[in-house]
Order: sequence, then C-alpha cells, then structure tokens
Amino acid sequence: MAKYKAYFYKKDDIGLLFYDIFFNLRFESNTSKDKSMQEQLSQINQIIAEIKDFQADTKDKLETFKSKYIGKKGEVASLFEQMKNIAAEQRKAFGIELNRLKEVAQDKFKELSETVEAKTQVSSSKPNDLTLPPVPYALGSIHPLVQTRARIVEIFERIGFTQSEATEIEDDYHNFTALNFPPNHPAREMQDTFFIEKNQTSDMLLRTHTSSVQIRLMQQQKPPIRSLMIGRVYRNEAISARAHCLFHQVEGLYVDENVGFADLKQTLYHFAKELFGKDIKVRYRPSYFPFTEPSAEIDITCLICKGKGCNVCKYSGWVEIAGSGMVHPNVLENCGIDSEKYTGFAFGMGIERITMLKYQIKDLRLFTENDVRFLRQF
Ligand code: 2U9
Repeated sequence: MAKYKAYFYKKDDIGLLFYDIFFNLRFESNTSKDKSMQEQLSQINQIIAEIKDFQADTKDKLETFKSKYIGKKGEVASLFEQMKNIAAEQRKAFGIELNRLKEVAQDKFKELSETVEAKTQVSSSKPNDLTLPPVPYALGSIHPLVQTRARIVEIFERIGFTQSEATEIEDDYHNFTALNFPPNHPAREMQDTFFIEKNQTSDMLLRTHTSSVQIRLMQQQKPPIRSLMIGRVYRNEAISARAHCLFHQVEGLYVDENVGFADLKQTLYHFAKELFGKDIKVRYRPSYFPFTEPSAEIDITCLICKGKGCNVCKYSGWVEIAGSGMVHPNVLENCGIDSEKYTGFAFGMGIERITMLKYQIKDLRLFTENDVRFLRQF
C-alpha cells in the first residue's frame, strides 16, 4: 500500500505539491513492492518448511495437505495470484521461487500418497498369521577391537593375570617421572603428548600409555603382582592409515621374587602361539625403553607371507607385535618396592596393531569410522 505523508503547502507551492504527490506515489509504491517481494519470499520459505514437516498417515490428512497447499484455493495458487503485485524487474526471480515451492509441494504430495497407500494396504489386509515365524532382529556384531581385547584377556587370565584400571587423565609423575623418563625425554614434548594443564608443580595430560596404571597399582599393592592394564591412550599424532591420536593398549606386569627374563620369554611365547596359532615363530629383538632393562621387542613370523618376505613385513619375514622388558629397578623403587628382593617383567602392545595383523586390515581409521560394511565382517 502506498503511504501519503502530510505536508502543509503554501498557495504558491502548488507545483511542488503535484511534484511531491507524483514522486511519493512512485517512490512509496516501489518500496511497497520491494517489501512485498521480501515478505512473499520469506512466506515461500516458511511454507516450504511447513510442507517438509507435514506428516500424513490417513487419507483425511492427505486431503488436508492437498487442499491446503496444492488445491485451487491452496497456498501455492494464492501466491501465484500475488505475482501481479511484484515489481516487474523482480517477477522472474519470484517466479523461480514459486516454481520451487510448487515442486516441493508436489513431491511431498507424491511421497505422502505412497505412505498412506502402503498403510491402507497393511490395515486392510487379512489379520496377522500368528503361525508365521517371527521377523528376526537386525543383530549387530562385536567390534573387532573388543573381540581382540577379549581374546587377549582370556589368554592371560588363564595364566593368573588380573585386570587393573585407572583414569585416562594423568599427572606427569605417574605418566613419565615414576617410569624413569628423564626430564628432557622427547615424549614429554607437546608435539607427542596432549597436555591438559601445565603447572609449576605438576602437568596434567592424557595418558600416553597404560603404564601409569601399573605405577598406581604398585604404589597400592605389594608383590606378588600379576596384572593386565587395558584402555585408551593418547598421542599427539596426525591421523593416517598407520597412526592415530587415540588407540588402545594392553600392558602386563608380573612382579615377584625370582621373576626372570626366561619367565618373560615363556609367557609371551605362550601368548603369541595362543593368539596367532601354533605354527608361528617368535623372536626377541634387543630394544630400549626408559622403564625396562634389559628390553626387547617381540616379533612373530609375518602372517601374510609366512616368513618368506612381502611388502607388509618389509621383506624381513617378521612383524612386531609387542615391546617388553624387565622392570627397571628405579621404577620399582619409585613405587616403594625393594628392587633387591623383587624383580618383574612388563610388556605392552597396541590392540589396533594386533587386530590389523590378525585380520589383515590395512587402514587404522576403519576402526573408528563406524561403517557397518566394515564392522559386519567380524
Ligand atoms: C611399568 C614398567 C614397565 C611396559 C612396556 C612396552 C615395552 C612397549 C609399546 C608397544 C606398542 C607401546 O602400544 S605401543 O605403542 N610398548 O613397547 N611397554 S615394556 O613396560 C612397563 C610398564 C609399566 C611400571
């Protein structure tokens, strides 16, 4: 609607009066058309949203939809009527929006008609045949990492290992210092570890291994200790097919009088054969960790090429499954355990790595993508 302003004109201002009326009329009526265009567009969007939300499970509701939106006196038709009020230069754009609305309404009507049709067929069909077998539930499957974890626990529980747990947020002491990490060890850098808080007294971080659980256990419980620590650990790594910032570890600790390297070897030899089969070979390769001395990495024959050499084992015939070693005397002493009286061995492995080797999975990211096509295979 054009709006008129009230002015007081002197007698000789009559020309100005005509000019003003003419100009205001043009000016006001254009503004009014602009406004009308804006209003109509927002109305179209509102109707589209309403249409998308509309539910109909009966013929009555379907009829309501039809007369409200696509009938002769419906919203779409009435908006087409408004076309004449739209400024000529905006009419094309308005028409495009209107056609979009019409299309949305027609598609929705088709979709609702099919739903109502299907419902009426079901309700008008014969009563249920109670003798038919039940429709089976769509069952999921156990995640491959959970399966591997369960199998590892089963193997170690049978030889006397219990399970221990602690929090994933740790302090610097339990994650590094008590484990004999020197103050400037690279693992303490921000590039490798997620720090939550950096304090004068103690840094808080996301644990980088489950070894901190073993420290807490040894502080609370005196030997004999034979326990597994399982859980999530975090490292500041870029996510790729071979690395992730979050993965799962199983660590084991056995501390008692007269525990020696032969016990370590035999325990992990038993484990590897149980998990990967009697035919695989196991070898211990000297290594270094701050928390164990001596330390060894544990390899088994490559499961793909059976030791002949392939690109998975980098043509060595061996793949690494775990790290291990005799608990460093400093670590025992840090936990109040007499290292003259007691000795112990420890080992650690990544559950993802073991699962990838066992099932020949090539990309670590598959474990967290939740794609049922992957998960269904286990
Ligand atoms: C205490 C003392 C010693 C646990 C060990 C390893 C060697 C090891 C890696 C395997 C792959 C971590 O998941 S991984 O990246 N672990 O190589 N872990 S010995 O030694 C301990 C733990 C706790 C108190």
